[in-house]
Amino acid sequence: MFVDYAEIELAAGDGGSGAVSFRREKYEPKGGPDGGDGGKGGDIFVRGSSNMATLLDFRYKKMFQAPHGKRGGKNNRTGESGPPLVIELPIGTVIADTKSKRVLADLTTDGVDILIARGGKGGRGNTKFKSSTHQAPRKAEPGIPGEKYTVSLELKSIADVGLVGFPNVGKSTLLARLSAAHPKIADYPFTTKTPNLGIVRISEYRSFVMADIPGLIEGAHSGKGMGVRFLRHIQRTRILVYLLDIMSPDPGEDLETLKSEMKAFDPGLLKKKSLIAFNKIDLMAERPAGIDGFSSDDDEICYISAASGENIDNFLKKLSGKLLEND
Ligand SMILES: Nc1nc2c(ncn2[C@@H]2O[C@H](COP(=O)(O)OP(=O)(O)OP(=O)(O)O)[C@@H](O)[C@H]2O)c(=O)[nH]1
Ligand SMILES: [Mg+2]
Repeated sequence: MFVDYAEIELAAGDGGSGAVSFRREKYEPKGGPDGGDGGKGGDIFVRGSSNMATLLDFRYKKMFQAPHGKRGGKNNRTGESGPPLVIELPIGTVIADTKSKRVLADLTTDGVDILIARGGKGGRGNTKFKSSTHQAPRKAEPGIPGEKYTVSLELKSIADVGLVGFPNVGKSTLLARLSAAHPKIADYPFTTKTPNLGIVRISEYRSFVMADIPGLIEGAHSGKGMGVRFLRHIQRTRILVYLLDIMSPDPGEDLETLKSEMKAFDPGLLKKKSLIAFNKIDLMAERPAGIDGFSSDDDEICYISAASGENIDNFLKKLSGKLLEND
């Protein structure tokens, strides 16, 4: 199962309490205070890991507690600190505080640790409370509690280009044609159940990442079909490709339906740069010069066949042109 959203609880370790203790030596039965400070509670870090692809592990394990600091000891011994707890998450995970919605971390790189919940400081032992008037303080502090958060984990793929379209229009076929990815392709809707990423090379030195997501249908925003949750995987792309089936009764209307479903999820998606590609032109008796006023000279429009490869060069040229534009 592919899981791209989870909520978990994080509790950094509490600081250990300071000790109350007095030196006891043979000839000095009433020695001064020697209670050490408590240790610091363990911090919680998150780390991006390219070995993980989903948040599945976090569906079941919901609570993460870092170890507490140990209590201070006699002879001014500071208690041991709680070791840090490192939680590995897939690259592309955005971690936010569920209450304030504030983003605490965005894991875009492999192997980098980000501190998200700080362990509490240890309390001071009674040695620290000694003064000229207080030679034998019986006072020590408790440790400070560690930070606690309930956080949402949201996996948002990191891709440059996102493919969106109705089911069965050929999104996976297009990704397979352009990259070394092998997404499942079949002649029925909802073949793709989880996002696929592929690297598309445009020259020796340039490549970009393309994301293929499950198809959308009318009513997806209210849960129809696969719903719209997979749109979170294209929220970070710079460019969207609206892929349409040219054999559909009304491709123009398909585009409007697609856009209104996307708008219901995140209106910002429609502000992205985009390219409209009509697929399956190999099935037409004649090649289109323009459909419903769309001209193929238009920078935004392309007519292609993902299956036969016809006009794919032109599509890639327009797409890379857009990618290279400054935002
Ligand atoms: N004739 C023709 N068939 C195509 C073309 N592109 C894709 N197909 C066929 O259309 C069907 C659906 O292709 P997919 O790539 O699985 O479509 P999809 O958009 O990924 O579909 P979902 O994953 O269900 O959303 C398959 O049978 C493909 O072989 C094309 O350019 N021409
Ligand atoms: Mg597919």
